Amino acid sequence: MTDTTKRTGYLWNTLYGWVDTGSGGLTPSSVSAGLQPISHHVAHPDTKRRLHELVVASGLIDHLVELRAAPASREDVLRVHDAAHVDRIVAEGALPKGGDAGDGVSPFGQGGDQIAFLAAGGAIEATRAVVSGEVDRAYALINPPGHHAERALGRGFCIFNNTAVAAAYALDVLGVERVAIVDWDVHHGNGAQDIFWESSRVLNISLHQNRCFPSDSGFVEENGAGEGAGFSVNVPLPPGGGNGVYEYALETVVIPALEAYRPQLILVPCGFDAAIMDPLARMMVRADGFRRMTRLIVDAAERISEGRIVFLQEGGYSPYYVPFCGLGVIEELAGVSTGTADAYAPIVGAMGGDEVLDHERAAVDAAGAAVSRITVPPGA
Ligand code: 3YP
Ligand code: ZN
Repeated sequence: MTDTTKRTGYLWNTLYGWVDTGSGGLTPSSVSAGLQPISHHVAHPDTKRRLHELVVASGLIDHLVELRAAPASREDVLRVHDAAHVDRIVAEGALPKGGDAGDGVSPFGQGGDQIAFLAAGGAIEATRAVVSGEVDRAYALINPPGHHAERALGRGFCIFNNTAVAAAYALDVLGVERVAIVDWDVHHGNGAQDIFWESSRVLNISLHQNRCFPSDSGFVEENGAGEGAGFSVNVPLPPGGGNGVYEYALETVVIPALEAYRPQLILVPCGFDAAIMDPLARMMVRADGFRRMTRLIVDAAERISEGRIVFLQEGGYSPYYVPFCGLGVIEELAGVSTGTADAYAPIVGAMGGDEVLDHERAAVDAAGAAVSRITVPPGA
């Protein structure tokens, strides 16, 4: 172990690999619509299980502190969701064929509600372990994802907003006063934005491909309201950006925002769907880019939040590439190198995305205007 090694919590549960995403792509199979059944829904959990298995096979697991998820309680979930949503999910989970998170493209099977409670509970456990000092930082490889789930509505494969549940737990139970969310999933972090829209206790920052999903939110003008005015920050990026623009956005918007807010805990809803091989978006980040992004945000956490940072798995749909992106992030978190290189680097390494193009710089700079309005909120 080198002196850069940190006690890094890691959380996976076999049941996260049992999420039944059903048959079809974004819609169920339909003979009349010409939609053929396919065994792997785009969000089939095998992609995340493959990341877990690379963590094991690479030997990285030997350098991690394994954390164990327990289901979140109903009370934990009700801090951020309304009772009608929770009741509907539980009722549909009891049906022989399960139900849908809320938008018709997010099916779950019988018992899917139990796995959703277990994902939210995994987020809580990783957060508890970091805030208590049991570990220095943590990666929660949870599933189903959460960042699109709003107070009253599941959507975009998300049932409960795991990160929001963890943030509310940190505020209400662990005595944390300010939480920052830095969501680098390629899609907009609309769920936490909805839930914490009027709160100054959570700074919600989302980096995403402009108008990818949801296509009607995530614009720079969305900054919160009431007590929360100024505490929602959106960085919509033009398609095509890669390592370069993400690093630029972290350095010029995200980290200055964190410095202004001084969170005591940073949560990172971490998708790998901004990756160059992802089927659901058009960005070009490589595994080495995710590594670099991790380094930057972890260094910021060391300066700002006493190192308290928790990564929570969101999207990522390339079964080929997600494991290498995730390994990069978790190695960087742990300060360990297993020697398992990005096996796709020979293919994707020469495709560009390292430079920041003029229109990308302009998009990030436009989002940066929101940073000057961020302060440590009164009373915190
Ligand atoms: C949900 C329906 C269409 C796009 C899809 C996005 C899911 C995701 O990865 N969100 O972060
Ligand atoms: Zn996503």
